[in-house]
Amino acid sequence: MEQGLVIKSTGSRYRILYRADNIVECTIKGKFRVKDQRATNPVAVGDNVLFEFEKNGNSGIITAVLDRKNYILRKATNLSKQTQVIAANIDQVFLMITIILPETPVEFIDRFLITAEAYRVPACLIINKTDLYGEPEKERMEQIASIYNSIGYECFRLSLTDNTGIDILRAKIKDKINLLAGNSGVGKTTLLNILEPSLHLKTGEVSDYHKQGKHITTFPEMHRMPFGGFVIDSPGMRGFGVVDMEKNEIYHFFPEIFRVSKGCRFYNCLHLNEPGCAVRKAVESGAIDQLRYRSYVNILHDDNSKYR
Ligand SMILES: Nc1nc2c(ncn2[C@@H]2O[C@H](COP(=O)(O)OP(=O)(O)O)[C@@H](O)[C@H]2O)c(=O)[nH]1
Ligand SMILES: [Mg+2]
Ligand SMILES: [Zn+2]
Repeated sequence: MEQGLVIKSTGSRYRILYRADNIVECTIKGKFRVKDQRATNPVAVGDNVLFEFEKNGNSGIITAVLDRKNYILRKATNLSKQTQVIAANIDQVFLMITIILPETPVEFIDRFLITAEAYRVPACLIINKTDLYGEPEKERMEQIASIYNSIGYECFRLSLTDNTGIDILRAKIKDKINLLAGNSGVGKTTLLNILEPSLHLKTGEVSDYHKQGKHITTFPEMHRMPFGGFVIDSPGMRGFGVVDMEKNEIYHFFPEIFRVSKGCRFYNCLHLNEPGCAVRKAVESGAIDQLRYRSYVNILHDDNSKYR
């Protein structure tokens, strides 16, 4: 019996890293099932597993998945109730954004961050392409960085073209299991190629999110960093994961709104027009940022409070 880390999954075969530096391809036993019956795949990248070598000595069979500290789900198909485990045991997640080319809306950031909060995975922002920014874009960048820093989300300013900001980010990534997300075109693949030059990934590719249709066939890749740690690239995933949220719990995932909400007069306050709402008061005084509050209201009013 050996223990290893799943670094690649194709749905039926798994690549496992064990004893620091060895790789073995594994399958799972027919009978083998995990506890979460809603998931279509029992094993995902990031899983710690036990396995046995087959008689040939070249391949293995997974016999158990060790307890997960967390895992991220998405729907197996657009309509089904079944879910797919995208990745397990994520230490932190990075959302890469850009001020221009393309512009990332604040509401997109906030939708992403509430999902991370719901999964209890620490999140950071990477603001890329600073080389393209003039004065107004720099101002906007500092505004965004200050909003999210003050809530507790670390922000990294990066130019992959000019090679600035990469060392600080590398130190943050080192020795952790990281997930990298962001809209198509912001520079995710470019970053991966810089962090691990032997990857030679193609940049400028349109994300296969739009191509994938009804059935999800792609599995995220977990790339091993030469300086230690892993980065999970999530093709076909603009945000990450899906969460079912009730309307009256959405504000729980805006940390600064949640904190202030304890001062609201009514325990079931949704922070819209209720009398004695501490959140509204904080927005008026500037203690809670208006853009964040606007995102909250928009998300609350969405008919479909399910995110991907
Ligand atoms: N000016 C500038 N362009 C960048 C930077 N980082 C990436 N790009 C370009 O942005 C485009 C999209 O990059 P890519 O890595 O494919 O983005 P992805 O869709 O997020 O994987 C490519 O043409 C990159 O060369 C940067 O820091 N500055
Ligand atoms: Mg890419
Ligand atoms: Zn309130």
